[in-house]
Amino acid sequence: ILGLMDGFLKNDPVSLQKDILEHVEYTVARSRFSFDDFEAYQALSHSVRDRLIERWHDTQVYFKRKDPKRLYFLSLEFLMGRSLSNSVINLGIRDQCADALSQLGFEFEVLAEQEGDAALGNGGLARLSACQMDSLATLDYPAWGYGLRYQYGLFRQVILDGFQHEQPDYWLNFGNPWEIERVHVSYAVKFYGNVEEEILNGEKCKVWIPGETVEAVAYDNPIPGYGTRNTVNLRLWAAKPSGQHDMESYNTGDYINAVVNRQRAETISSVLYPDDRSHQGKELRLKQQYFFVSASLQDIIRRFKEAHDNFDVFPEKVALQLNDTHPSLAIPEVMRVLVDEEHLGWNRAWDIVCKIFSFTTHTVLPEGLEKIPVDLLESLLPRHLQIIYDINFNFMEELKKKIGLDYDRLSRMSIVEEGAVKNIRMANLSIVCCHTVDGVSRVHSELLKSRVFKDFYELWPQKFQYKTNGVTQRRWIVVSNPGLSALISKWLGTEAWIRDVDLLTGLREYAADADLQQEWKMVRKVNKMRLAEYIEAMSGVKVSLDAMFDVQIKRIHEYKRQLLNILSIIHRYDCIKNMEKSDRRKVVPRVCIIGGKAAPGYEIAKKIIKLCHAVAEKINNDTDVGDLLKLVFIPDYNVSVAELVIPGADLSQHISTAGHEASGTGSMKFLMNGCLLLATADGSTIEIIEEIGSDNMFLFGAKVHEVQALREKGPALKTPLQFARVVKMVRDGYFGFEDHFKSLCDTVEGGSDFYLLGSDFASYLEAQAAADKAFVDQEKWTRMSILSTAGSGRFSSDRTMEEYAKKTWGIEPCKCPF
Ligand code: 26Y
Repeated sequence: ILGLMDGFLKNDPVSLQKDILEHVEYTVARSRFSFDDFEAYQALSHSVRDRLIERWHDTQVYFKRKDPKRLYFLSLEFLMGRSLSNSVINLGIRDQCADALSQLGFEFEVLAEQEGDAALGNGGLARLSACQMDSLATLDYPAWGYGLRYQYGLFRQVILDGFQHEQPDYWLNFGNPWEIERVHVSYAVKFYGNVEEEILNGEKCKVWIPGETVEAVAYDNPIPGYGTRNTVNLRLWAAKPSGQHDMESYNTGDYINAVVNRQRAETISSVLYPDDRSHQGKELRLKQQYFFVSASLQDIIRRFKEAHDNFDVFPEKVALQLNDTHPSLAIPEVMRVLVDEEHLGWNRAWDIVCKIFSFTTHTVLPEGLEKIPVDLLESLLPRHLQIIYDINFNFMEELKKKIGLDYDRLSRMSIVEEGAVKNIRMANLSIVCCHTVDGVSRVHSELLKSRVFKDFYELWPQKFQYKTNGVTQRRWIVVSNPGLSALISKWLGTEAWIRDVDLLTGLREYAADADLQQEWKMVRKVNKMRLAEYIEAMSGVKVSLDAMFDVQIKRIHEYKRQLLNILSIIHRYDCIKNMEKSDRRKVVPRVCIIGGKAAPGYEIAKKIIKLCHAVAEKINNDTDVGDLLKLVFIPDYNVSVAELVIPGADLSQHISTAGHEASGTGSMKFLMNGCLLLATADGSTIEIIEEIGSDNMFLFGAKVHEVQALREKGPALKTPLQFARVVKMVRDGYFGFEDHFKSLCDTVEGGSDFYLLGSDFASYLEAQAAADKAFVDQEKWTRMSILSTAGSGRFSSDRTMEEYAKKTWGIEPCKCPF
């Protein structure tokens, strides 16, 4: 046993250096006397990986011994970004690694830049999952994440002539040191076929005779906690051809075709669907969902059965969290396993199902809710369809007893949507079967209760809760903004805020301190310099560090209103052009930065990107304007670009039409980094206002409860003259491409303007003017900036995870001893 303890890898620079050199030689297979930055990155990563594996092992062994109730977090998307910096910081070996490398002639930051992003997700929901995994590990919760190991992550955005083009993201090209392939952890996942009835022990039971089998192979991704040995597992499944696949063709002698067909099995985990509602109802997407759900549940049930032989204790040991409805086939799958395979009987199985599942929804709009065509489900998963019908039948019977024969309400609440195409409503299925339905901010939850899920709320008010989203300060301050991180620790006299982020409020008392202000400004300036260099490298535009860096980075969507931002930039440009030269001195210089991907099939979003480029082209080349205004589009926005941009932003925009952003998490990252917010009172911003006060940010626009009435007014709404003027400039071809932009202009004019750009325009300009005014007073601005960071503690995913653990999952920390 003593020998075992001795076996642990040491973390001093000399030991690290030795390990790095061994990996250069034996893993990367290069000479230890000559290797480049990428090879050094590989060797370093493998050295870090070894240390992760040790902790990961200890944690799993400890969990197994203690057998606590575990959380299984099921999500089809995880947006992890890079792992190296995050890992060394959480392991507490950042400086030792840097030392070890510098003696070898390498710089840690340079090597960290060699890593590509793991972009196995689209946007908010997916990055949230990643932040939550970091918090679960840090808080010692016995948690597992499950997902899909897509071979192609979210598409790469390439801009050609101002237009977005999508390119495949084959992220595994250069190997992935952060995963451990488990060739022996694999499960058969079945599809198609039909259902037959059998008599077993004198009782009728259903048997699914599947038509196709695909193998799911586990890839484990260790997620280290900060300041703890705990390292939890994110298990991602890859599809491989099964041994049982298509034996028929082999027997008929068509060997080549049989091999080619086997290969086809791998397509299930080949590509992430870009968030584009038009993909709903596609067979491959449904296959992905079931593939991941079935493999995860087989794994979870196997683990449970290793320690227990009675399913009645299942709910005491297992909590299953559904990240949106994407994994909700887990519900009929658990029923199928318990009823058809474990022969528990329907009622006993149902009782268990009702205790284990919880569900969080991330959308506001009823159109955003997932539906699966019955025909599709019937062919792919015939037994699951039967089970869903049975669940619905029981639910409808019970509902009739409670509300009588109110057919409208019954049909609204039914899991099955009747109509030309019959659909399964995945949200209804989830609400019926989950013990808790969570929203992602307070206002989101109110909207769910009063609109989207009103009928269900009236039936089961106790099911509806919310946990306001949060982000991890480890990645979003410590990793991405080391300068600010060190400054915070210096002034608070402790690094404890990295685990206990509420301590940031301690900065409030120094917000007006001249020394802190000075140091704060210095750190921010260095970050702006780094961002300015990046902008120049990406777009060739030189920007002034004295200008206000005004940033809007997020997926491009009409409701997020990047168009509102661009129109106000046109307005600013127009004002500068029409000013007396002598008045231009009064203009507060701005660098407007926009970044984000548009779903490949979302035409209007793509036109917004093109418009941004067309406007930028005009403004940036206008010598009348010079440094007073610049507009840059940052291509291929992803997690690591965010890590660079956010710390360098002065102002960030979160300007969705009120009632449309379920939460928003980008704002929280900016807030933590001392960036001021220009925002509408939507999603989590409403709660941010409560923490930092409305006088520390720039708010504008219609409120959630006003939006409906404004829309009903429609064409009668007065939009300001300036608005009509800037839209006309676009229409008339001032920026070229008038034919192309016509349909874009039509979305905000002629009575449509669904997202209320026109009616919010005047107050938006006022908020912009207030931001300009505040920026001139750098002392005031810096105070507001410090107060933003100081008030950001509530928006840590540590707090969110603690709330879930206590109120929804019923799990407790299980800390692996050193
Ligand atoms: C059905 C399928 C096409 C689909 C795919 C992805 C549906 C929805 C999504 C993604 C939704 C999403 O990312 N929602 C965002 O979740 C964030 C985390 O809770 C919120 O902060 C953000 O407001 C919300 O838009």
